[in-house]
Amino acid sequence: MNRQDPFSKEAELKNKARRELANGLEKDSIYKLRLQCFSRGATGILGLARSFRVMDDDGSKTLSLEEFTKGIIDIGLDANESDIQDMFNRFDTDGNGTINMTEFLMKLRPPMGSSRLNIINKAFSKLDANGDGQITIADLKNVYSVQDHPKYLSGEMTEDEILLNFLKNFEAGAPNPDGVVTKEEFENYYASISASIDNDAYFDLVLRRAYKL
Ligand SMILES: [Ca+2]
Ligand SMILES: [Ca+2]
Ligand SMILES: [Ca+2]
Repeated sequence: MNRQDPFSKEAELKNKARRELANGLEKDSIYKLRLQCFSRGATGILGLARSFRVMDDDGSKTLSLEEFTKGIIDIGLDANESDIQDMFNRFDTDGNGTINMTEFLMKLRPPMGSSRLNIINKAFSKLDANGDGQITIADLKNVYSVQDHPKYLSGEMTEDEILLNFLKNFEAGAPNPDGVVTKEEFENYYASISASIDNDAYFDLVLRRAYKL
């Protein structure tokens, strides 16, 4: 697996968000919130997940309208009360009056076209060797060899440790990373990489190279 490509994209994303905000052409409030989070260094889904936890004052793993309002103001988004209420309703897709982490990330993650989702699904299917819809260490052992990994060669890390570290990249936004990666976590992770790549063909290439598809 190529460990370089995906991670070097985060700085690009931050700069891109800053440029777009400076242009000031976009009027959609959720889009602006995404840019605002990115430009403040909350790059990627992990950063967005961190923003969510900061907003969740009482630690309930959900955002009330009050927490959300305070969070939006802290982030520095220029929005009035009715803008914020409107955003809150759009985030709260199941309409239960609170925003959970999934609702938050699904709305805030950069949207992806079907060609990008297809290649992400291909990568996921390759890693999910037993096809049960989640990626575990056991799956990865069927797909990858760590024999050439420098830390394995030096005896610094065991095979399980290396594979677990790899998996945790995809779920570091989760409150309790468990080394089991769901499709949703995998898509969320690549949504942030995707946002820093303008060209569909290049995005496709990055994933094909990373996963030898
Ligand atoms: Ca809360
Ligand atoms: Ca909800
Ligand atoms: Ca599996």
